Amino acid sequence: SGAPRVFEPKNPLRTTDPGALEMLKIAHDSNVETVFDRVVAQQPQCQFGYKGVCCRICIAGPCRVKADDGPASKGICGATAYTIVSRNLVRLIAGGAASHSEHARHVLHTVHELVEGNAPDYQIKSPAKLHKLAEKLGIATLDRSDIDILRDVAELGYADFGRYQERPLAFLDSFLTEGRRRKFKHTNIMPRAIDGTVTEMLAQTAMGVDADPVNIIFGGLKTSLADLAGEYIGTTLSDVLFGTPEPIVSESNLGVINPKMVNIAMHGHNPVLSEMVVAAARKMTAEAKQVGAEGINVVGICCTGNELLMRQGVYLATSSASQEMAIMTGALDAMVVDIQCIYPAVQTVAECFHTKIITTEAIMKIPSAQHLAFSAETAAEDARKLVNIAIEAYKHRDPKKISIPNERHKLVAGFSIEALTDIMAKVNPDRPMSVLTDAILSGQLKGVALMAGCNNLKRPQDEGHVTVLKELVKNDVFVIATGCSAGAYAKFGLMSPLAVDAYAGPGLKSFLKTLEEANPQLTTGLPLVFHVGSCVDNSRGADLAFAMANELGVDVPRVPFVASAPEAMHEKAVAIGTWCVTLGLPTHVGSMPPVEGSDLVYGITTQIAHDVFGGNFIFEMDPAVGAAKMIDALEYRAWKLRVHR
Ligand code: MSK
Repeated sequence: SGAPRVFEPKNPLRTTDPGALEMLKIAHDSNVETVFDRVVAQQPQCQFGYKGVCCRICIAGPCRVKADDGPASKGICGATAYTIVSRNLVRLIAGGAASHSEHARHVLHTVHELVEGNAPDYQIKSPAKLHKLAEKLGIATLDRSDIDILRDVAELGYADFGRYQERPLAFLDSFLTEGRRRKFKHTNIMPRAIDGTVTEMLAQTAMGVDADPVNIIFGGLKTSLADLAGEYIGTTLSDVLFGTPEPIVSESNLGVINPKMVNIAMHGHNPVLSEMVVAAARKMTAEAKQVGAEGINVVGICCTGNELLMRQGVYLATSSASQEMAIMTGALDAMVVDIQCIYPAVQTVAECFHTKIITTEAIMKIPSAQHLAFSAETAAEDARKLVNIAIEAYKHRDPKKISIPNERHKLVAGFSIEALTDIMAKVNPDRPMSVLTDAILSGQLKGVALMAGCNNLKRPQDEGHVTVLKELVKNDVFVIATGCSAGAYAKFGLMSPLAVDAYAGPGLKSFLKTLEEANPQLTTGLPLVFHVGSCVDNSRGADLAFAMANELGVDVPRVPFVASAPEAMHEKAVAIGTWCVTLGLPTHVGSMPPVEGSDLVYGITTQIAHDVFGGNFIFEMDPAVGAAKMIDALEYRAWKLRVHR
């Protein structure tokens, strides 16, 4: 499995984002500690943990695999490297599945409160999505009210969390291709309950239970499918409540923070809270003017930023690794957070400024930060209180500390698969998806790539995302993006129609031109890379792969479709990458997960997975080489499709 990859501080500032870079210089000058200092302070990182051979599952340990043979090659209980590495890996997947599905459960609770009449501030914004979803799930829609249909959808969602009968998850099974459905049944990895699968994974990997790495990894694959079901619940029900995204214009990078306005950053993941804050802020301009501001500027960070950008056109201030930099501008009055990817350090940085950090969820608090318990029943009132905290904080700004980078870029986002399909339907109304698949069969495009995942400061922020994207589009790959990968492209101006001329290869350029000519109503043009949403919205990527497979009349492993997380960090990214492989996609990961401590586990994830499921991990730390490997995989699949037609 090669030599361990160690930290190489090629870029001591460890970000390539020009907005973040400008703020980072100020942070250094004013001696404010940030993630970029802490990542250096952590070096050298523990190589046992790095390779996955540190076992902390019981308190007889920690045990480390210190030798190739003899007693030191095992834990105290006798667990070998392959058992320890595989257990650690699947527990990451369980953490990811728990996170995505907790997000989904919150959306589901909000839907439940709505149908019970207890959430008066929410409504069904997309009845079309509700009907489409109900039909997929086998729920009757004829002559029924939307609320009745939604009640049945919510009950099925709850059943997916806790089902004990031998039936597959509805929010997974209903979306799969027939081929994947059969494959998951035959390999015994079709989950029947989200909560049950995550719990089973913890039980399977408890001390003294499963020692077989293949069985453990198959448990991990099953858990990743439970993760995908959670993502489907999160995405589809958010679309029902807040609208299915449509093309929308906005701007990104720290320059969107406006010195003349009350600035509120929404950070985290769940639109259930952030949509309400945006709605409240839009009604409270008068209150902001009373304290001398021109109005209220809500901006987004990380995936709640992506959710708001996709549906409301809210500016995306920044992404994961540079979250502290938004506070460093000195003009951020409040950062309202919900769950996931929020550095506890934001409170420490905020204490150097007037910025208020407000946590809103019972499971997410930060010492010294303010907490306002947000509830679906009192959502609008809670949101007003949050906006008022920011307005009050505005009065305490120190003008001497304000320094906002002059860095902002226009972008076009909002590409749900429904929106993409509508665009292609203008070219071929009968078979919209054939517009994409025919372009691949003709060689105009090489295929499709889903760019996902986080920032991981094992390499400079956004360098991996940007390098991979530029290589893919130059080689005529149609690219969709989510999460902090989409955030990187937004911040760098790569999500703009202007970037097409500069970076797209001739095939991609002509494909986009065909779509634009058929869609004169899209006056802004089409972007270089298509933003499909937040982390849970990777389910939209799965939807596109399924739709292409169905159009081509093959199963997913034969579709020229790849996935990449060049800067994967979170447990959720591990879960997403794993279901991508299970669906049959070559999946590039640019930050090494802890699998190098076992050649067997490394081989299962990179080779054996391919034999069984048709997908495999490509662990490649050099982003240009990673992109080249993805392009090879796309070319091979496209060639095979052509010769077999
Ligand atoms: S926010 S999970 S750092 S994409 Fe979804 Fe970004 Fe990764 Fe968090």
